[in-house]
Parts: sequence; structure tokens; C-alpha cells
Amino acid sequence: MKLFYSPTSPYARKCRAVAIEKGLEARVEIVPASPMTDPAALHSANPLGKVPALVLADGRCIVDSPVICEFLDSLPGAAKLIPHLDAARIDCRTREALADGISDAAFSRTMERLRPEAQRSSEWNARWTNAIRRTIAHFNAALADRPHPDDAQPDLGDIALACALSYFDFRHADLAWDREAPALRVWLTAIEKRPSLATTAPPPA
Ligand SMILES: N[C@@H](CCC(=O)N[C@@H](CS)C(=O)NCC(=O)O)C(=O)O
Repeated sequence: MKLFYSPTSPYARKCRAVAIEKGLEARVEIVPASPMTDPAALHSANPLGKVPALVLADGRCIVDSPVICEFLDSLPGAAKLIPHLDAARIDCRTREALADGISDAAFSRTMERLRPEAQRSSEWNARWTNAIRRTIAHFNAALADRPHPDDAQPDLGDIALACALSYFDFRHADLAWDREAPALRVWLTAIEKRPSLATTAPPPA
């Protein structure tokens, strides 16, 4: 199978990290794609023109990182990233959705910055920033409920959060989110030592 990805995308990184956690690297060929240049191969895999997109050997295409991760996790592998039991599963998927929401708001901030200054919206920028701040504070406060990354297999919610925080660092380091969430920084440093995250980190800015 082929995974269209960009090295800076937190959603694509999440999928790549899940593949590595599962021990599926050899089965997932990674294909770089730059979505903003509208490559035809990406459009035929994902008409939305977004990365990540996964193309299976039989030609079927799977899009949206939560669905791709669910598919990868359904394959036999070294780890299980999405719990089976309902309550744990819903908790994991909710943390994934919140983390992806940080990535969504951070990506919107990134795109907004690329627009001519006169077209930028300070109201939207503040709204995205406030949503990110609240969500980071939420994760920081809930950290005690999660096992330390050195002690247990992280789940998909943990992987998504690491990718989101790291993307926020990569694109918006000036906001220094860890001033208000120092425990979450310690958590991020620990989890990013895992090979799945260490080998998929965004390139130096
Ligand atoms: N909900 C999607 C979001 C994917 C996404 O927004 N990817 C960005 C790159 S980080 C993209 O390809 N953007 C191109 C565009 O919006 O046209 C997912 O989780 O896979």
C-alpha cells in the first residue's frame, strides 16, 4: 500500500507513526506529495487534495487520518493502538479528535500567515489560538490519567497529541505553549523518543 504524505503534516505523521508502532513499515510505501501544488496522483487518491491518503494494492483509497489509522490498526501487528472496549475506545478517539483539532487550528494559523497581510483576520487568528490554548490546558490537566510513555504502549490519542504539539512547535514556536503546560512538555519529550515519532519528526524549520 502507498501512503501519500508531506513531511510537515501532523496528520500524515500520525499515520506513519501508527504504521511503525504496528511494525508495518515494510508494507507501507511512503510517497511524498506537496498538497498545495495540486499533484494529479494525490488528487486521484484523494479528491479533496489533502495528505495523508492511503492507496491499497487493489486500488481502493482511504482518506482522513483517523480512518487511515483505524485501517492500519485493524491489520495484524506488533501493537494495538485503538482499544477494543467501548469506554476506552471512545476516550482514545476523543483524545485523538481533540489533538487533531489542535492540528486543524494550527494549520489554519499557518495558512492565514501566508495570505497578504491586508487579507488576514485577527479575529479568526485569536479564535484558533484560544481553542489551541484551551485544548492544551485540558490535556495538561488530564495528564495524570495517562500512563507515562516509558511505561506503556501509547494509544492513538497519545500519538495524535504528540504530532499536534510538535507541529505547533514547528510552525508557531513563538507562542511557547509550554509556558502554561510544562508537564505536557515533559510528556512530549518522553514520547518523542519512541522510534515511531523520532523517525517521523518534521524537518528542521
Ligand atoms: N482531516 C484531515 C486533514 C488533512 C489536512 O488538512 N492535510 C493538510 C496538510 S497538513 C492538507 O493536505 N491540506 C491541503 C489543503 O487543505 O488543500 C486528516 O486528518 O487527514
